[in-house]
Formats: sequence, C-alpha cells, structure tokens
Amino acid sequence: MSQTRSVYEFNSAIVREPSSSVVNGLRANDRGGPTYEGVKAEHEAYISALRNAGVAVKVLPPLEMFPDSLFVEDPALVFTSGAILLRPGAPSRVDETVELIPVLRDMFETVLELPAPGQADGGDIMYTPMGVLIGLSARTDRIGAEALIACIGKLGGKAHVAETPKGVLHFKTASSLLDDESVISTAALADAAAFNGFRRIVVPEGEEPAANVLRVNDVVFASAHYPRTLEMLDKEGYRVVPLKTVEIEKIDAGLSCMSLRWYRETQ
Ligand code: CIR
Repeated sequence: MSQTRSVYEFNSAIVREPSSSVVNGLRANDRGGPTYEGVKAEHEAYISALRNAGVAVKVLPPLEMFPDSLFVEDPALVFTSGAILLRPGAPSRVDETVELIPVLRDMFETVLELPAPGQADGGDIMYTPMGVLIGLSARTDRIGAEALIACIGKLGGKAHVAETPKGVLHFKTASSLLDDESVISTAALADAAAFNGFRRIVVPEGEEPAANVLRVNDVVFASAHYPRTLEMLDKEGYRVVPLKTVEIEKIDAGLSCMSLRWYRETQ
C-alpha cells in the first residue's frame, strides 16, 4: 500500500447504476421508499461530482436482482495494490460480490477474497493515514474483521478493529475522514478510541446523517440538506460539494456508499 499519497487521493472509481428495484432497497425503518427517478438523479449528480474532482469513473450496468447494488462500496474493498471481495452481512446482498468478480479481475492484478465464514461490508471500513479502521456492526462480524485484517496485510497495509454505535448501520454512517488529521462524526462516536490522535468535528444534533461525507482529492462531498454541518465545514476551510441525498437516505445510504475509489498507478 502506497504511503506516499493521502488516503483520499483518488483517480479511479467504480459505480453501479441504480435499478428500478432500488425502491425495494433494505432499510431499518420504513419512512416510505425512494423513487427510482429520485435515486437516479442523485446518482447522476454524484458521478458528475466525482468526474469534476478528477476521478475516472467506470459505470457498471444496473442489476434488477439486487435492489441495493448501486451501493457498490459494500461488496468490495479496493486499494492501489489490489482488491478484496468481501462477504456482505445482509443475505440479499451476498451475491453482489459475484457480479463484481470479472470487473475487479479486469482492473486489478491482485484480487483477494474474504474467507468464509466471516462477514464484512465496505461501509464499515474507513481508510485513514494511521491504517484502515474496521467497524464491527450488524453487517461486519469479528471473524470477518480478523480475516480482513489478514487480507489487508497481504496487500501491504495494516488495519484495526473499531466499534460501530448500536442502531447505526455502518461505521461510516456515523463518521468520515476529512483530512489527514481530522474526522467528522456523530456525538455517539465523538469519544471513540479509534479516533485518538485525530481532531474531531461533531455534527450538530438532528443532523446525524451528515456525518457521512466523502473526501475526494481536494473537495469534500457532503449532503446538501444539513445546513449547520455545511456551514461548519465551510468555516473550517473545506471545499464542500453539496450533493442531494434525500432519496438514498430513505434506504439508509449516504455519499460514501455509491463508489469504490482508489488511486491507480497506471491509467
Ligand atoms: C443496505 O442496507 O445495505 C442499503 N440499503 C444501504 C447501504 C449503505 N451502504 C453504506 O453505507 N456503505
């Protein structure tokens, strides 16, 4: 794993178009499903934002069989040195990995597989300059996390286990890396040992979903409808790209979920 670049320097990404079945995406609390058109519009704006940030985006076709497959962050993990096929914790999402095998083999020389019986979702994995954090959650179990630490080791990196707050889908639902020294999180993760050594910015109460931001090169993608968080990030000097996430939030998703991102040495 290259230590010379920051962990949020990306020139390559994979996304998957939403299918019309996205209206049936998984959700912990049903507040009414998203519309396909609404998700599609948010997804298109996201792809444009990635391209504007200097990232080459490979767009995969929609998969009707898998309502959540546009959240391509969850079934795999990618680094400059290789990719890892994960085993998603939701039964309806397990075979999303099969769909990614040919894509990843085509784009990476090394493709590892998380060995059974461990489970891990990419939404629980945070790249930091101090190593990779793996949040334990309802989707990522300890066996999966330990096996993943070994896989990341084979790719030249190091990783540590962290805790995801109860009732939160993924570790990154509630926290994100902002720069080499700073993280943003909900109050529930404000004192997390995993973030010792980092400057911590806490999202205001009532804006919890805003803790899922995505740092891409010199900009920070943030949800457009959390004004106090946007103002805070702006005051801190970040170049914020506000993006609409109203529809994807109805199925518990945020900005990081919609891409796999890495720095590719040879384009
Ligand atoms: C799920 O429950 O799996 C999807 N509805 C949402 C996945 C969000 N992914 C992410 O945070 N990485």
